[in-house]
Amino acid sequence: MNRLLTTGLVVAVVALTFAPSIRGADFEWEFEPIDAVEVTNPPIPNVDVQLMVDDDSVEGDFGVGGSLAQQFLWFNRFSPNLSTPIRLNEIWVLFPAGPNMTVGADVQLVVYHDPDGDPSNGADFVASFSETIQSVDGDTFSVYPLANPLEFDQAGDILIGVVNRFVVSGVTTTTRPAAMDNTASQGRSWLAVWTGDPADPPVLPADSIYQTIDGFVAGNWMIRAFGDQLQVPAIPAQTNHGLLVLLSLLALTGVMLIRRST
Ligand SMILES: [Ca+2]
Ligand SMILES: [Ca+2]
Repeated sequence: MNRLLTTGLVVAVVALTFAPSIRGADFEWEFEPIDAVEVTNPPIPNVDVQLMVDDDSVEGDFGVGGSLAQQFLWFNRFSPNLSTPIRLNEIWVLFPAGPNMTVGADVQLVVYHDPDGDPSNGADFVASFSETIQSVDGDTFSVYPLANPLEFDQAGDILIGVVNRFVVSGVTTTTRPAAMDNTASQGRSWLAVWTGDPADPPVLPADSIYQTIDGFVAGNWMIRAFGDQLQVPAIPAQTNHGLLVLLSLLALTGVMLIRRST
């Protein structure tokens, strides 16, 4: 195969892979591939509950190209084992380097519980947190300890996402705030866009664009959460002494009832 044909095929494959196909898109959605970066800072904590869908390496940035950026929500759908309650203590987000990405910029973290595990028909809002970007070096997660840890004790999925509140929709120029792992999509990373800015808090489903990001480019958002499995309170064991007292009381009551009835 000659070099020209090979190059043509590669270009075609890249074009197909990254061809925008987001329904209802009024914006120039943009994916910027980068050389894969291993993201190991900070190290993953050794805790019971580790919610993550990425593979530690980031391969691209997603956002709005062209001259008019837009606020939107990008979230991951997690399915932890909720047969025993869990408590989320931290949310992590990797923000890429790139145009208009600055430390200190406002972002909003949003958490939902989805009893039926299907984000397409909506989910129950749980909490939101106003935060700022901590790092844009591309290989350090911004780490957000939750002032009020979130407890989940009902079956279902947990959705955790970010809104780029620092963007003035229609004014801010090109911004790609969502870092992606593109190695192997888990099919759990969603894009939610409203006709205006997302409400505070954003209510799902979104009314403009609402789908997994795989229709545009297959991958996983670099959003994680960590926490603990909560122990179900144990029923106090009855001591032998307690049982003896209980049996004695029952026997005494029985004797009194028999005497009263004769
Ligand atoms: Ca990767
Ligand atoms: Ca649902």
